[in-house]
Amino acid sequence: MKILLVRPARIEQAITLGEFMFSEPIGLEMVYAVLAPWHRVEIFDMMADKMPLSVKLDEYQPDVVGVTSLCIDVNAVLDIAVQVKKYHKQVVTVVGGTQAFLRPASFFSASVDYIFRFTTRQNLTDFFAWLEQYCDVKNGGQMPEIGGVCAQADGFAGLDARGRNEYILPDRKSTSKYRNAYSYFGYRPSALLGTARGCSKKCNFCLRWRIEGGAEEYLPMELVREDLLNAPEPTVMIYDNDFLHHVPRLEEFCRMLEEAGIKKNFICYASVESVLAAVGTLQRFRKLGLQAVLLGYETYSDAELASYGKKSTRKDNLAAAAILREAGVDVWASLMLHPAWNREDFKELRRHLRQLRPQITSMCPLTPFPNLPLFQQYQDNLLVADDDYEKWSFAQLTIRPSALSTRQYYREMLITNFYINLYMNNLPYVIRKFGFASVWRLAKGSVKVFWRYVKLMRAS
Ligand code: B12
Ligand code: SF4
Repeated sequence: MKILLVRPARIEQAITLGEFMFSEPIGLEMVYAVLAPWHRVEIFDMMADKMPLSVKLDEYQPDVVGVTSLCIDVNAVLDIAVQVKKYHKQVVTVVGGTQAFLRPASFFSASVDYIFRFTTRQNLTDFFAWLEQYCDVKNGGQMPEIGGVCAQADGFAGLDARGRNEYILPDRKSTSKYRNAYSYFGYRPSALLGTARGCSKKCNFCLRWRIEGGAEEYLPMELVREDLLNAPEPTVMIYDNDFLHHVPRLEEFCRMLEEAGIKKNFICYASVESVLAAVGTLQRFRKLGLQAVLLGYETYSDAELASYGKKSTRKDNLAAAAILREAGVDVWASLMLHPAWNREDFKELRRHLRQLRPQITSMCPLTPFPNLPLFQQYQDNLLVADDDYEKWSFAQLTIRPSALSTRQYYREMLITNFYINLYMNNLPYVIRKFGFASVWRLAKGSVKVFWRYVKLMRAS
């Protein structure tokens, strides 16, 4: 059976941090790893590939097209499914990925044949083995019960909501022809790698622990080592939710790097609390390649930190910044803008940023995704409908501000964005670290972000 695995093309709304960033479609690489021994499989990454889908379909002539999804991609995924059915209505369309897990109903459509709410080796193997038989007879057939998979033919009934995505060793060769395009901010090429799933911090605005579970689950270090050795890139973004959270595990990771003689640049996500706890191991990890930490400072306000369920305080933010500075590790700060903010709050945020001195800063308005309790709290004050998918990108307001008009709020966002990009540090840092080519890419992205805010401001 010929299977084409597709990642939808980029959409403008996904530009943050001054550029459009995309890494390898690691979920599709996992699906590929399971299916490739049995079927002919290819990944078609529309973020990196300029070939139109119609040409690809003519060239490859797939029996099945599987598409991955985020919330912002819903329209693009549905459009792909429609194009596939127009190409040939016998081609089977399957949707999986984050959005299929969080909200499978967004794909209940006449062009989508099957939805994988969650994905495991078992359900992939069972489903495609059954489908192969079915494709051979070309005359339909009742899908047996396969956990996590639902069929349009059954009205998408019986969705199993209990399972979770399984970590599968990705086949990184499956994206060889695209790998030079995969970046993490200025680091290009760069690979994506997981060493654990879940997050026990369970911050209340966060989707991530809801996708992966409320406790850390470590992958065997042997598997992590194998995965790292399979990644040819000099830079690896570790996408664990809070990579520094457990010092013994971090030390085990460092030991593995030392023993295997692995030398790479590492970037990871971390919480302020973990940085404070990992202070003793940071130097060691720095020597082994840690370059930058994406740190969730979130806000300047202790009351807001507490309301988000964060254990850290503004003082802790400053302490973590000092620790990382001392260790020579860059900080890429992540901030969340509260809808109740007035001008003074934005000023205070800028003041706090001046003290924190992160190398890079990204900010997004508090976004109450429909799966979060926050959604109920704000549902009478939403600016966008829950199925206006492209707007749920973290890059625009979804909650109506309460102390400023929407226009004034965007104006404050623009000022803060200017402040970060022009005044704080971005430019010299980026030039020094990544060279002029990256500055050019980032500058183009920043202009786009600027105009998007201006447009949003004018429209409000
Ligand atoms: C790493 C990461 C990034 C990285 C890299 C992403 C990339 N590859 O380009 C960067 C920083 C670039 C990024 C960007 C964005 N991200 Co992001 N990201 C993540 C993160 C931390 C991990 C995602 C991941 O790779 N998971 C591991 C893989 C293996 O999981 P998976 O894709 O679900 O695959 C599994 C199954 O779903 C299945 N599967 C996947 N596809 C398919 C297809 C078929 C046919 C089948 C059968 C199965 C299947 O296979 C896997 C089996 O385990 C998640 C948070 C999280 N913990 O999930 C957020 C997350 C997915 N991102 C999110 C968002 C919003 C974005 C942005 C839009 C933000 C922005 N405005 O810039 C952009 C989108 C740009 C883009 N590239 O698409 C949201 C999505 C919310 C939603 N409801 O969809 C999340 C959940 C984080 C959050 N803030 O809540 N992201
Ligand atoms: S520490 Fe980060 S990943 Fe974990 S729950 Fe909080 S915001 Fe989410």
